[in-house]
Amino acid sequence: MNDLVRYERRDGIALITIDNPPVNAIAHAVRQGVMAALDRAAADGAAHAVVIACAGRTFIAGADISEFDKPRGKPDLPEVVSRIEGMDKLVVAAIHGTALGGGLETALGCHYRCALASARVGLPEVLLGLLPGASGTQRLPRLVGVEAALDMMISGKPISAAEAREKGIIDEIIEGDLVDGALAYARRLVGARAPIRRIRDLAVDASRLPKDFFADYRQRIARQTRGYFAPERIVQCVEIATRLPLAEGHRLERELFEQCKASTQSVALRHLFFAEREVAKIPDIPKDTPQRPIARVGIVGAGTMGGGIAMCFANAGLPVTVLEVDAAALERGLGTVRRNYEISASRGRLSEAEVRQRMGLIEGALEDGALADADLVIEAVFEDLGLKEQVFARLDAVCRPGAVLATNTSTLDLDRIARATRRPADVIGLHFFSPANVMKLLEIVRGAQTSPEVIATAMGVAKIIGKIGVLVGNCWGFVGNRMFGQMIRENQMMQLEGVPPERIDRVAEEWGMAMGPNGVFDLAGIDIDVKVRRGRPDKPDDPTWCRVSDLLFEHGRLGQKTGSGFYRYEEGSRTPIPDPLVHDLIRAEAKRLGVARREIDDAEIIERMFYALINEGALILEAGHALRPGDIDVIWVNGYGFPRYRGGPMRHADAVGLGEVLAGVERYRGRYGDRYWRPAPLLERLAREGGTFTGWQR
Ligand code: 3H9
Repeated sequence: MNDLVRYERRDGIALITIDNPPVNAIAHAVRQGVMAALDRAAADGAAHAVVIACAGRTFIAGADISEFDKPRGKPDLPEVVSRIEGMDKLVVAAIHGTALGGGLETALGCHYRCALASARVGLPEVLLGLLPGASGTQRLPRLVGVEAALDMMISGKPISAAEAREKGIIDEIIEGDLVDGALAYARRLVGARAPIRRIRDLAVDASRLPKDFFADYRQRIARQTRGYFAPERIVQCVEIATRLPLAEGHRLERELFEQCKASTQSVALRHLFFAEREVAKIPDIPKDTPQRPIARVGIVGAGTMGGGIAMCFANAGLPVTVLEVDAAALERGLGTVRRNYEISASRGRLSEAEVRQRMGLIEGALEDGALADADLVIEAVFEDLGLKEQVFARLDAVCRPGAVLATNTSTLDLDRIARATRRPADVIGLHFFSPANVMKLLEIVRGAQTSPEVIATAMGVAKIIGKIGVLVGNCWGFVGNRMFGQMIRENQMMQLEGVPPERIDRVAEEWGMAMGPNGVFDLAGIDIDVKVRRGRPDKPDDPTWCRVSDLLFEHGRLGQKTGSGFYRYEEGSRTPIPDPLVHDLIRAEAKRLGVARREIDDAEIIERMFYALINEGALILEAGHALRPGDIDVIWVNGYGFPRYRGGPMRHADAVGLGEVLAGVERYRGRYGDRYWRPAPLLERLAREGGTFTGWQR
């Protein structure tokens, strides 16, 4: 044993306790410790059975992800699982918290499994671009059947102890103290001469599987797993489990596990796993920075954003007051919120009682005074600096001292907005993404004077409403929209050069984006982009700059809401239909502007959009508007539909190679000049040094 694994005997039962905080990842030293403890249990004549339990907040949450880039130390996890299963004394797993990945695989090596009712179990490896590599793909189908095992491994979603009990993964639910209950359970099993059950001895029951089961299953998951490498390999492992003994199936599993682990996708997904946790760590805001209590929330504006933001807080159980200027607008806004909840109810995602409860938390108001006792007020009016300044001056007059005053601006200067109040230290940006009640991302914008306490509070608010909060600096468009602006510029320039908008969207979507940029514009409203860009302080003196948006706007094509934009839409439908009229308009405009039409291949479409994005990301990083490259990646994956399996734009740049990215940027600079394509100094330096963004330290 060692520091991480303890051995003791209690009334005839050996108790092995793993204690590797925070989540008992089964790291190399833990595996060594467990092997030694098993040896001791085997040799301990007074131990009649073994219980494996964990200290702290959870059972083993999986292999140690941070060890995946190092050489695999012996014993590896499959050896540990086999050793447990091969024990001649009965072994019981005692599960609390989450038994995930290698944690559940360890438990499946045990002969019996008991758990607290609050426990959850799952095989989430797929979310890291992996497959269960310690025989989970072979053991789970033997225990629960092919389809249930596949569903758990392909979704990666954990299931409750009750569900696991029903499926036969858990044998006994323990009430009260887990370890005492597990020891008593082990004693009962020994007393009853319960057999040693080994999953390896079971055969997969494939007799009732329909003839084309695996082909059908692949089809069923095709959409959800589009672009991902691991899911197909999981299906292959399970197929093998229906035909071969466990040891042989495990050999294939191991081979495919190594392939997955070495894939750029898994590197990218593991990068995101850590990046999504690191965003919560802000170097100059220590963890113990006091947070202000948030019990009542006020929202200014009942439009699409205001309504969606109100839903976020009501969903988290917080009372919200929504302020509007007139009764009709308020009625409309709250009506939309109710309709959204009712749609969720009709799809079975909410009960009628929950709809009533959530609507009961949202009240409308027409007088500023209604916000007087709010702890947090979020302004969500139209994106206009003057208007926002007025709103903040009003809030300053009416809100109680200590209230956090937030703006949902997506582009504007936070410091100007803060200066409209006498309390700039209390002002912060909370940039929600549309639809606000759905999108996971929250950009938290720090002004020059925002206090540490207010920043800590905002990070806490993100957690309360189930968002990933990323702290960003105050610059036009912050991180996400500032980068998006570069991508849009190239997208629209390529349209003037002759690429139809639908082709750009198709190429972007095939590359993995949830939606192409032109479809996004039609959804969000082209007028929004046009108006926001007009207020931009650093507009280039360039008549081709984002000209296609302006052109469509001038023709009243504002997107889905007017039935036409980059595409046209049939009455009542959201399906985009390519429109020859748009092609004609753009062609004529290109001629007027003297933009030469040229052949552009798919590779160039991708490069111009994403290299522009990456170059801007490098500028943002260097200027300190994003704390880390991973923060940018988290923003893009959670707010802009960037494919998770590429890990975000900065990690993607690393995968391409920064030398290659720089060469691309230089190539376009050669063709289009310095205005947009001057390489970011950080990109140049890292490319020269053979470095990477993800390895870069400020
Ligand atoms: C696997 O098992 C492969 C096998 O099939 C085959 C092997 C041969 N490793 O999320 P939290 C850290 S693949 C290392 O904030 P929560 C995490 O970075 C693995 N570190 O807490 C964070 O560190 P920090 C399959 C890990 O309570 C801290 O723990 N398993 C690991 O919100 C707290 O994490 C998974 O994919 C790990 N496995 O959620 C499970 N897990 O404090 C991954 C966590 O420095 N883990 N850390 O930022 C989770 O889903 C969640 O962490 C969990 C707890 C639900 C457990």
